[in-house]
Amino acid sequence: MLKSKFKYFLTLLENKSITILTHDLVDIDGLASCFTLKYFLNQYFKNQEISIFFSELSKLAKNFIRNFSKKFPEFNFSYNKNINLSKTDLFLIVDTNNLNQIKIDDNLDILHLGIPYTFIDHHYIGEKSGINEIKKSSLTFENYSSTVEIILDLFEIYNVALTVPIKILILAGIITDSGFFKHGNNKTIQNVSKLLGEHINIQDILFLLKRDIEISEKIAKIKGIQRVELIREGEILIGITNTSSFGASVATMLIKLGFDIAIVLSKELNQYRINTRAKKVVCLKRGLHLGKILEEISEQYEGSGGGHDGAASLITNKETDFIITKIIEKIKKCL
Ligand SMILES: [Mn+2]
Repeated sequence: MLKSKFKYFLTLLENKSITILTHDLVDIDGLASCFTLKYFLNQYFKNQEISIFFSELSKLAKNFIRNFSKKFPEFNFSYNKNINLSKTDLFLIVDTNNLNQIKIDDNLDILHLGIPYTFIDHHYIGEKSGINEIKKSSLTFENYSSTVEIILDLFEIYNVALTVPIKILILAGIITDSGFFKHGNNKTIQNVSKLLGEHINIQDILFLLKRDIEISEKIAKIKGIQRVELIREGEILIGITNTSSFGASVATMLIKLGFDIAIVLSKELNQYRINTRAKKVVCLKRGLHLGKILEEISEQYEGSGGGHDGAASLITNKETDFIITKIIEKIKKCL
């Protein structure tokens, strides 16, 4: 089943000029997925034109590239900041299945370009309008803790050898997206164990992922704690707060602090972002799926939302008190 899906996917790519792209503010899984996929396709197809497009990299990804390049100066992280539409027969979208999360140009969006696209992704996909056709050709598996593991399957099924830098990229993607294994499953650990070995030490990867936390992030976290409101629902503690930036890391911090579920609102330039996190045990025991909830809300009240069971986000320009009330109502229904 899996093999035939992969085979069908690769047939669609044959003799096409491909642009690989991912969500805005590229994270380490997105970064690793793009470059390992490009490497795989170059080995598999030999003479095919494949390019990578990024809108903007996240701070974490930039930091990782800096550290990685010191170790492997010959590794080429080049990508385009503009898409050559005349040279693109197909968009390969990795690490998201939400077109709203892709920023090409202010006046351009993938849906209206008329260029076919397909996904490799591990986020909740749901029943978004128009997505069913695309689902057939896509490699979307929600049970993977990172997108880069789907690409690792491609290497394994088609016997393409992994180089040391490629292995390290995959490991970095897995470790960060599984939240250092917190959101992982058995397959996550098995994949990591396969990749580690004589030339690759887990401590070296952790070292590559190290970063200094900026003062602005520290302040955002402190303010996030100062403003937190607690809702108790039986044994479950929900924390709600707001911050001007770093919403995702504030939400993760609330979970570390003792909340079972965290909701963090941040005001961005002309929109709001809501980051949510939940403890894995709460998701598993109560069937809570934040990605599903935020996608439903974004469909009902406009916006773009989605993610995983224990980590999801939503962007909206609507009145946020109302949206947050709706999110809490839906969460409570699961508890
Ligand atoms: Mn990912």
